[in-house]
Amino acid sequence: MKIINAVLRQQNGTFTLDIKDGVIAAIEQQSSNALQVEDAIDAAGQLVIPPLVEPHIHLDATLTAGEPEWNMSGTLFEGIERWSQRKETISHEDTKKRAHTTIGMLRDHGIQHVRTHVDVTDPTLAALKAMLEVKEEARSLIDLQIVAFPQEGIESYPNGRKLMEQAIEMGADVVGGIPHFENTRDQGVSSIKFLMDLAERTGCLVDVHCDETDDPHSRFLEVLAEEARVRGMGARVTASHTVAMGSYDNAYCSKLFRLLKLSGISFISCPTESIHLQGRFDTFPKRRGVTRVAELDRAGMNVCFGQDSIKDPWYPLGNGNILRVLDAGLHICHMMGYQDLQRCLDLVTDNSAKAMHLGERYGIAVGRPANLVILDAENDYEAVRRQAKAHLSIRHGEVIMRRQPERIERYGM
Ligand code: 17E
Ligand code: FE2
Repeated sequence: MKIINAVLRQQNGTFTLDIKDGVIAAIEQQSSNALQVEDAIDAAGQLVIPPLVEPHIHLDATLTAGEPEWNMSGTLFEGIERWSQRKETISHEDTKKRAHTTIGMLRDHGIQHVRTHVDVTDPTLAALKAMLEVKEEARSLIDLQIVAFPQEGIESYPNGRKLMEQAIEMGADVVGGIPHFENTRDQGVSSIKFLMDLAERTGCLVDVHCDETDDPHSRFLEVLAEEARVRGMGARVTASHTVAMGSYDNAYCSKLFRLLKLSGISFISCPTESIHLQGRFDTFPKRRGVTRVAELDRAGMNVCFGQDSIKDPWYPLGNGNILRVLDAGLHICHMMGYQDLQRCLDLVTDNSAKAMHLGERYGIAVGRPANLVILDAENDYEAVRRQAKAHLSIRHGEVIMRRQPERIERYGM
């Protein structure tokens, strides 16, 4: 298979990509901008990028909003309560069906790498068992990383530690946590030590829901970063949300940033989710409740965006389109300067792949898997301005999604 007239991010000219046996076999600069080759896929001067990435979603909870009740306060805590009610009725088939439907939505938006948190605070681990099957069944569409996520706490939930260990034994790829939800600060700290021990022992990655609260005293990020630094595990550790950082004062943050940088950990922000769930205990002025995305980025740290939810107890909207989250995130995080717009796709591609530790399994380069997406735009800036969509998605050299261009009929002048 050949892809002709491709534009690559941050590179001049147009390119031809040769795909053989599911791998990118060659990338060559074209002498002409408008090549015609029989049987080739014509990118027509649009961007060819590695697949979009969804680094933070809860596939076990998607498509359950309102079942049995809606989250009326819009807070994280009511979301957890509503989910706890729905959790009583989940079944193997129900979980699998909703996960596959959601994966279909992600596919439609050019996403091929997904990290899902799966609630393991359930003595039967029903959702995890279902998701391990989904991971295999969906291989032709996505690579799935499964996080053992203790939604109701590790220390505060009966047998929480045991359930985490069991989940990793059963095949979860990533160790999760929720220190800000544990009953006490001490339990928050001990939960992080426990989960870092578990990850170190098993060689798993780490992704902690960390300080997902406007409480400026929620300071578990420093504990996670220090544990990562001391153990030399930074490249394998991610802090999700960290929205309390939006409420920390600058004096503390200035000290914290030094440690974060030393630790080498990654950050995931879910800006649409956080703008909805946070700020709920404020009147006016009202906090944005989002972590310091631009500041982390400018300090040279790795930060990316995730969707978190699609129609679940925490967030009623969402449709699988990570570029919608990028659009909103750039607004919410004050990242619409020219430089930011020029490279904004980093936040939903390369940075997310780095957080997920994908290494050489990801990227447009000779010898890597032929997983790529043609976007309906010629550069990052235009992609976000025009709300472009993934036009074609290729996985291991096979087309897995083709979107027909929107057709507008115009009348009058
Ligand atoms: N669970 C949680 O603790 N936080 C979230 N944002 C979601 C689930 C979606
Ligand atoms: Fe989450």
